[in-house]
Amino acid sequence: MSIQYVTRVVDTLKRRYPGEPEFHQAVNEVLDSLTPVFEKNKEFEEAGILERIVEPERQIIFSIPWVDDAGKVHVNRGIRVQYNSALGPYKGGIRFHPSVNTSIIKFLGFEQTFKNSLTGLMLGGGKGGTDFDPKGRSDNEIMRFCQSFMTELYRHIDADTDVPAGDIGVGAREIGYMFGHYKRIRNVFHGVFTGKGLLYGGSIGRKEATGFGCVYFCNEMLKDRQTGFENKKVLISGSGNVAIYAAEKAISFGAKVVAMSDSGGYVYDEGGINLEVLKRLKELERKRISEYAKEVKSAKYTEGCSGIWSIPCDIALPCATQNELDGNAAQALVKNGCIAVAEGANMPSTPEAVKVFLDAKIAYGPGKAANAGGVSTSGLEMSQNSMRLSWTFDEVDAKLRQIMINIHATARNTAAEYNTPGNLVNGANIAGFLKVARVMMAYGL
Ligand code: NDP
Ligand code: 2IT
Repeated sequence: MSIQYVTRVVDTLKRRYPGEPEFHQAVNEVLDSLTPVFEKNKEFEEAGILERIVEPERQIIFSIPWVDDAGKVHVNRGIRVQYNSALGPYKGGIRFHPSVNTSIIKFLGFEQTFKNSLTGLMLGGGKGGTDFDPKGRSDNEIMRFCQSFMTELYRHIDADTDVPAGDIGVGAREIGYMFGHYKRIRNVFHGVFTGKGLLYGGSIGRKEATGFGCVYFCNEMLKDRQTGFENKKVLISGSGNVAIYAAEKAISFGAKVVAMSDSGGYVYDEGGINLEVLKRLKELERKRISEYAKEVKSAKYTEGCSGIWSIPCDIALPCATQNELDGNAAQALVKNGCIAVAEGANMPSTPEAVKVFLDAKIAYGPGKAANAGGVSTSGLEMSQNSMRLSWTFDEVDAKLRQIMINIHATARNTAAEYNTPGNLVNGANIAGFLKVARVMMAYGL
């Protein structure tokens, strides 16, 4: 029985990896969708596909010693999880955040495997990170840390083996230091990183891609409901890379972004957030979002980030971090008339919140589908690096938009095929899984 197969695999995994709640959560969420797949495809159980897909192919854990500006020595922990290489080189970002541990990196690597499958590109799944906290560190400290991180990681990555990118706390500055150090110690110049600066092989449009892609995906969900972004009130959590470019695209589609946040709190402005001010504060000056309300008098700052979901809106785009939107927040959104939620972040909604959205039958785009625009454009960066040529912004953006349209159609059609029309969680999980599973079957054991 397929339900027993799924339960047995989940139980074994929980016994083998106790104390990894985010990892268990991500696995449960995917496996919940897969029972009908195993009913239809008995060969997957016979080939042990599920046992093999939940276990990372390789996990690398290492120490990162570095010296701060005052001469004090610190040691952080680095992790790279090379999850699944059925579809191509391991591919996924690196996160710098004090909360990083094996549970978080494994949940992200697991999600990434199915997300990358959905893009239609040839990309395996991986993820990395460290518990280093970049907040308040000087450029020199960041550089020394990135160099020490790369002094170990370089052994495990390569343009055809494992290609990291950015994630929380890792943007163009950090990628520059890491790529520069890799190039120096390996004596090669190739596409081993994506999200690189435009002057040394980065793709135009990669910086914007996750946020833009999330809005393109949401727009497809809205189109299915005969509506769009025009005159809609939008809440966006976070004010980092994904949030900023989701806001930019939503505004260009005619929406009003009324609130954004960081881990300290949120700003609300009924007239709409002034993105130019926000970008300067966050991208250039690396300041807190509370500073925004000091500069823009029409905005109100509220301490604590979770309150953002109690603001009435039409569309919510969680773009900060995992489990930032719980069951109560989801109920408040639905009660206040929210019609669509598209996840720019990875697993931002708790299982209780997901259930509220699905029960209410509002449009709900899970992260592995809605935020796949970032890694898709990383795939386009890899193509350009291999060709040693680059495309224009319009060319990259058109490809990104088409990929997001395709992912939405795949998730929607798969959900209908498996008798849960409108349930994009099932659609994305099943479609993402099937491609990886079929390729693993083709390889044998
Ligand atoms: P950034 O570091 O640029 O921004 C992260 C934002 O989220 C900041 O505003 C940060 O606030 C906030 N945040 C981070 N941790 C927490 C927390 N524990 N509680 C509340 N707020 C928090 O990261 P990105 O924009 O790149 O990433 C955001 C999300 O999108 C992540 O889930 C990431 O995995 C996902 N993602 C990113 C992609 C990319 O291309 N960058 C691609 C696909 C998904 P503060 O500054 O106060 O910490
Ligand atoms: O979660 C994600 O998809 C990312 N952080 C981007 C991964 C990538 O390789 O571009």
